[in-house]
Amino acid sequence: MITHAATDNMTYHRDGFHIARQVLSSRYLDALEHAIFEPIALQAAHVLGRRFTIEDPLAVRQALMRDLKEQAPDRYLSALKVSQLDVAVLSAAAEPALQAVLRDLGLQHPVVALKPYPIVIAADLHFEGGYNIRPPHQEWPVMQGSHNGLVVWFPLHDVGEEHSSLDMYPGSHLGGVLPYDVSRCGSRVHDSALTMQPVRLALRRGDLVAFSAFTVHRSSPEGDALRVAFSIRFNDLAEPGFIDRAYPDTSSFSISREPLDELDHRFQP
Ligand SMILES: O=C(O)CCC(=O)C(=O)O
Repeated sequence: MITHAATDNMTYHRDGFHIARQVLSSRYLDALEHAIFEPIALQAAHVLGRRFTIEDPLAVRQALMRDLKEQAPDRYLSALKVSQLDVAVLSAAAEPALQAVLRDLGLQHPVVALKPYPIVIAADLHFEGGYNIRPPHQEWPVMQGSHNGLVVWFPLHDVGEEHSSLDMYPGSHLGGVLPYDVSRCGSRVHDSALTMQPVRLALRRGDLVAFSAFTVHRSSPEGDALRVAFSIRFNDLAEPGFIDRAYPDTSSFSISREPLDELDHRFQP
């Protein structure tokens, strides 16, 4: 049974998550929205001869994205991937309002764990092995950084009943690393470890939720309209255990220097 979050005054330490209302500016969110959608819009114009702008309703964008995904799945995925390199996305973690929340929650020297990433989900944009709705999981397995590490998650639009929201399991951060399985879609906490009821978050554009790396959360299973959100994970460089463990890093990265195609590449002014 899902209960709706009635109030925001539950404390971070007790519940494992904290909601900050109306702290992110439109200017900041517009820049991120542009970063996420522009590569898809350019690919849609190139392949389908149709494009959208971020002024178009989400449903219009969703329809065009679905067509691009069906006709040119690799291009659709590349467009999502390249959006992570937009300067607005790369600098998203530096937003003063967001840094203030991290400070309030006790992080002395926040560092980004992994890349900030846009989350674009909808039932008809499902991709086998891609980023789809997530089962209950803790963020710890992908972070394994400071014990006060946390995730900041925020939507780029009001999240209503028609969207999959985020569900939090209050108090689940207090039991350490819960037993989990790993699949291509990430990790999933064993049902037997989920002794609490999830709380569905009602978030508007401008709100954010910060939750501990140990807090179990999932994508709400209901709602199939396009939902666009942003997630940034932070560790605390100054946490004694993190210092002692010499800043472990779960990520790996590789670059290919082999030619990716046989085209004639030349300088273009
Ligand atoms: O956006 C979602 O539905 C899931 C997000 C999530 O699991 C995360 O940001 O850690």
